[in-house]
Amino acid sequence: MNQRQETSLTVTRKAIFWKPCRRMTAMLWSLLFVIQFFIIGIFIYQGSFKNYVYVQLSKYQKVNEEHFDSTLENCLIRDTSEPAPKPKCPVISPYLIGYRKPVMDDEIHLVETLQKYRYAQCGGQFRPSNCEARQKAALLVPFRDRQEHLKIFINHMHPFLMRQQLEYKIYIIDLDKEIRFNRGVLLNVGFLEASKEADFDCYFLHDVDLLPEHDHNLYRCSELPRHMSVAVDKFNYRLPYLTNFGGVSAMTKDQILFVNGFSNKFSGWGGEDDDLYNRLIFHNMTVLRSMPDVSRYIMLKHDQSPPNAERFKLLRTGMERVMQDGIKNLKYKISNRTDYLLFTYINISF
Ligand code: BGN
Repeated sequence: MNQRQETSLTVTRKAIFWKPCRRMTAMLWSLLFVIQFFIIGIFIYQGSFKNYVYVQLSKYQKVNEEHFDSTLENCLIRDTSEPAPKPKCPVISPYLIGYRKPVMDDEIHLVETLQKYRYAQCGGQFRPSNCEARQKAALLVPFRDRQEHLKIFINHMHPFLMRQQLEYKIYIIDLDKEIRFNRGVLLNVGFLEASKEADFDCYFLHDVDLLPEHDHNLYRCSELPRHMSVAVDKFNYRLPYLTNFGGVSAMTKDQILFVNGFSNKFSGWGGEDDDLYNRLIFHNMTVLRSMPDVSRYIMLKHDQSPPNAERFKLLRTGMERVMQDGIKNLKYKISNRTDYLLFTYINISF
């Protein structure tokens, strides 16, 4: 065999060996390429991706919390000096941290909460110290016998709203024990009482058992009424039905007055929110909702209150009463009003 023949044989051997090898490598790469998509698919399917993002976000919590503490300030009602003109707060607060699992510890003690948020004083109100809030909100919370929920709610809401650089006040409205619970009446009263005190841009009709999970869920009003609690864990983070307006919603003073508030006739559980929705439609309004991955809420566990058997009939005939039954014809007496540090408590009777 001459040298030329030998060289050509080596080349052929190499080709015989490398050709399938190259093919195998190519196949391996393609396999890896496909597997990568498969793994990403599983991640997305299980929501782990979201968790990963949340973990990343939570890394920044500490830094932000330090910032956030430094923005707190003393009670403004006691501060009688003329406030210095401040720049408007940014559209998106720099203190937002995104998703944060609400603390639902039964051991939360109100006294500790009071100490922790000592800067939100005089009836549970707050105003950012370094800028002028874009909106002033009243949180109206109907209440009955849910002391353990109230602690968790208050503990969660103050830092949540402060991080949004909002000016706000929290009202807890309670009905005399002898009278059947009526969410509509309590929210109407909350609206009337809050409006007497200040010119709020926005009123939040807020259940005490609902905790927002993501602080990009901005507590602001819009040109149209907003339904805030779009995705609640109890309903698998899905809207239970399209016309739902319960849980947490936001309306301006004009919007509430325009529809005459809630009906006063829905005693017991259910229907008053559907009636309010009908009132909005009756007045040619629609409802705005934000993305469900931001408008997420956790519902605190409790026994289901007995539903009101009358609610179907009341709903059917609701629009016949819309002009009288509501804020316009509501009569009530205030039996107790206490300005606690972290909220204003109002108890009413008829
Ligand atoms: C609905 C209730 C609402 C409540 C939601 C969510 C009624 C009226 C009868 C059609 N409506 O069923 O009030 O907010 O469930 O729990 O019961």
